[in-house]
Amino acid sequence: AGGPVVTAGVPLQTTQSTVAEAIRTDVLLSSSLWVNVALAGVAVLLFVYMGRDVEPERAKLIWVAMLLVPLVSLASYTALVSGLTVGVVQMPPGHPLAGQEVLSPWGRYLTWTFSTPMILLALGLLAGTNRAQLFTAITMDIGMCVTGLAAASISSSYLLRWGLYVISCGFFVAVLYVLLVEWPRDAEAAGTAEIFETLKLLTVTLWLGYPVLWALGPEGFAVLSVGLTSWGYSAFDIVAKYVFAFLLLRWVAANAGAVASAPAPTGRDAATA
Ligand code: RET
Repeated sequence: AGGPVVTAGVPLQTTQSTVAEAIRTDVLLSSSLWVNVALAGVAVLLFVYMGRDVEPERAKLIWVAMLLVPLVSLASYTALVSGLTVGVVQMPPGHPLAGQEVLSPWGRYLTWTFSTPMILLALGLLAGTNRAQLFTAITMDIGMCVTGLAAASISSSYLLRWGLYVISCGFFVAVLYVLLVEWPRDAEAAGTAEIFETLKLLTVTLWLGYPVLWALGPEGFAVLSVGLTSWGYSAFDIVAKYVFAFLLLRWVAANAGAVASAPAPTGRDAATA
């Protein structure tokens, strides 16, 4: 396993094993990834067990969504550790690390595209919301993740990196609006307000940490190192994913009937149409 492939003195590409080596030798970085491989594995087994007796369709749907969160996480962190989904971005002029090559774990942003919609699907079902709102929250969330991926990957312009960051924040505001304004009303009507409030608070607080971490990390103002930033995301992930899913599943297992009797996702629209 060698260094970058070089032809006539021009580095053509950084090989996967070079990146994997860089991850391996950064103990902070690699430990932040391996911890989540292990926790995601434990969470999958635990959640399968917790959902074993869940019967009503809506409760089952929440359960599968919550199971997909650690499943996606397991795949995501394994791919990150291997170096497959970690790239090297040469920062544009203006960036604090201009001209330097920075490790970019872009696989994180890619897999958020699959894991975060599951969290929102579960929250929306819990609140007994309608399809239009579910669609809004999920598509805006996907927009946030994909533009976040773009912001992290741009190497041609410092301004456009932040431009895409701001666009991503715009999508995030739409998600926050649904979570903070629309769904609490639905949850009240569905009789699930208490657990919804707890999970909403946990979600909103933790999710706000992600853009802050991005801005402080090597991809933003470069105040934090790659390893520290990665630990930050990993710590947020542990609470936003596994603790969140555990709390929701424990509630669903004990109250499957309450979830089942909440108005159907189309109920409110049908009544007002
Ligand atoms: C980015 C940077 C661009 C601006 C914004 C971001 C928000 C990310 C969020 C991620 C949440 C991830 C979770 C993962 C668990 O699987 C992309 C960091 C707004 C909110 C909860």
